[in-house]
Amino acid sequence: MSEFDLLMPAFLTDFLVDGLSKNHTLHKLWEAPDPAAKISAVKDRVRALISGGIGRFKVTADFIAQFPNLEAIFHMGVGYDLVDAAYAGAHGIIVTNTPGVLDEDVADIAMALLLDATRQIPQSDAFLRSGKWLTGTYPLTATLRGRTMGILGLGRIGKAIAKRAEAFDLKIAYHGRTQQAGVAYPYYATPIALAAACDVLMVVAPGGAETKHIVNKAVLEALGPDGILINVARGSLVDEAALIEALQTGKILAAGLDVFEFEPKVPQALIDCQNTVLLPHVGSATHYTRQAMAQLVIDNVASWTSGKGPLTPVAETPWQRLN
Ligand code: NAP
Ligand code: 8YV
Repeated sequence: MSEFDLLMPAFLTDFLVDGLSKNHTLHKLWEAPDPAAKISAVKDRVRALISGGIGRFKVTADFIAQFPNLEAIFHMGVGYDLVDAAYAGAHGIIVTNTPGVLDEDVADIAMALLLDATRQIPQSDAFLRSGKWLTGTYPLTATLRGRTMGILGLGRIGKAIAKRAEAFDLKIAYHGRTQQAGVAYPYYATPIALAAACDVLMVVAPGGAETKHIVNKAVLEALGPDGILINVARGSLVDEAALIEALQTGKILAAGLDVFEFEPKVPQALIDCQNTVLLPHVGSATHYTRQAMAQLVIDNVASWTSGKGPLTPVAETPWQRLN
């Protein structure tokens, strides 16, 4: 057992807990009857935090500051908006995330949401189960034919979605902070210009202050009455009140959402809308991908503790090898 103590504030997966516990002392804060007392008892020994999960535990500056000997925060998830990475960077603490290993499963869920929202698959399944097929046929629905998908955030997952969308014969356009060299899809410099040019808006950019409500009332109006919004990024990117109004008044056709502004709380108005498909943040939630994500956390810890540096540091905490 190495002298490198880790603290995990909230339970993530058994695979991760078991993998880390093999070589390190892992303090499981969620098991402590008095978490504050537990932190006081171990704070000087803790060299790294293991974070992750959905909206459950925020690794704030105040939380980080409790650990005087902290070297790293290993986050299970590619989106690390729950971690104050800027504070960590300013205090010489490395943050890692889990990019790349979840792209395909998240892209699958994005396409599933698009098909579900367009063809009303959950609604027609409910129609059959409730016995209504015995006395009638399910109404005709919208189609994917002839649509253009605007991808807001053409990164790793956005590109995996684009590959799938191409196979469905969708046209593709994108928005990001900059136009990408070597990408042939039409680029739009603002979210509203992208929304006006497409009838499927696929949101897959990072969360955080910079992207808060980047999809607002005006963007939804630009998407238009035949428009479908899919969000597999973070709830914070979409103004949920504006979205509810747009869905209720037919300003857009439908929405498929895997993420919510205040998840796991989902507004009743969204649940009541017949033109929504709502998932409980399951983009990466397969055994295969969650194991790959956990393994990447374990590999980052192993690389760090053996002095080789982090494998996947985030932009706010770049790693420079000094020797
Ligand atoms: P990525 O490779 O870093 O791609 C992010 C893309 O967003 C980039 O193309 C980037 O382009 C763009 N972007 C960044 N900041 C932007 C801004 N302010 N305005 C507009 N575009 C911006 O990330 P990824 O691995 O694809 O993951 C994307 C996000 O998906 C994650 O951050 C996470 O929140 C979410 N996610 C959700 C699930 C789920 O379960 N639903 C699972 C995994 C990830 P530029 O740099 O050119 O702007
Ligand atoms: C998980 C995610 O919700 O990677 C992300 O950004 O949103 C998801 O994969 C989560 O982070 C699992 O801990």
